[in-house]
Amino acid sequence: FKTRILILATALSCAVAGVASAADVKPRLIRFGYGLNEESVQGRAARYLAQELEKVSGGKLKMKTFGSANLGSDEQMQGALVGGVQEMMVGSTAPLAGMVKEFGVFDLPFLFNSEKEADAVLDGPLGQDMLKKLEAKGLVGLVYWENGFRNMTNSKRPIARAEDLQGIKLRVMQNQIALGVFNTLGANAVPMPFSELFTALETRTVDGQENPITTIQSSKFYEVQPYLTITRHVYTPWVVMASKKWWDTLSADEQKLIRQAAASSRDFERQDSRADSQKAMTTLEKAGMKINTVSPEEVARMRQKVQPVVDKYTQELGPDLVKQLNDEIQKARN
Ligand code: TK8
Repeated sequence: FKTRILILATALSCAVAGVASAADVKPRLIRFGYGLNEESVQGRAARYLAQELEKVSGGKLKMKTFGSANLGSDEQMQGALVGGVQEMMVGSTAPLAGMVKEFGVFDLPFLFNSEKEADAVLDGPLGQDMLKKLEAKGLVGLVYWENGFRNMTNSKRPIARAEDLQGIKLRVMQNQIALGVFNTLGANAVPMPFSELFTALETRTVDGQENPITTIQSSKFYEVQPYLTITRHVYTPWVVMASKKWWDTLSADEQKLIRQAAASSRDFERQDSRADSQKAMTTLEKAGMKINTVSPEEVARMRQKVQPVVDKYTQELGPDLVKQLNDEIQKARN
């Protein structure tokens, strides 16, 4: 019996040591910024990440989370990470394309058919290669979280056909491809950081925007946008990133724990996003939004209309990269 207790005690202390004490982990405070509010999928996943990090590091790595773009818009935070004045963030790939143009592939419309395909590409060779490209620019890309399939809202009218976008001032992410796509569909695309969007919609500086259902709900866009059109025109991801300047000051053990916690947060966030998407839709219906779904025939027409934009940016991004992307999607589809 005594030996059993001894074995148990040894096993226990080894397990604890495995967490952090034997490892080279110093007490640190990590500032983590994000653009949506605390009640969003981003907010929940940020809190989960903070808890997970505290757990795996035996309380040494403490994360303070800042939502609602309180540390700045995605672009401003990217700059702060590069400069080493902020440790971590999560943000969209669209504004990253200004630094690593290849991230623009995720703004090409009508690529993915399902979340499963997106997961396969993002966690597969293409998605991981792209994360590595960030290092040369001063960012360490850790994991992709789901933002999701984007749909349109506006204050003017239901969008049943591309022609209905005529004259609609539509806010898009700060990215050349998004701009090209929506202008070609007939809207007047206005690039703007997300942090300015609610006010712009409220004051009618813009008439509409496009984002996943989860964001339309958590950012309360339904209060100022009567029309929701389900288009699922593009799937855009978020990337959890660290400042390279700061990352390089961490020990290998610390880096490993952060990667580990980030991977758990990815799994948590994707599940939460998918469950929340259903709930959010019900909330939007109850809030009285007028909701329509663009027909498959019209989606095919829209696809055709934007083909010249896709062709142009396929050349700019690299035909090989776009081919690899399509091949990886095809593989996940079959
Ligand atoms: C939040 C943004 C947002 C994105 C956008 O900071 O800008 O519309 O969808 O999620 O990254």
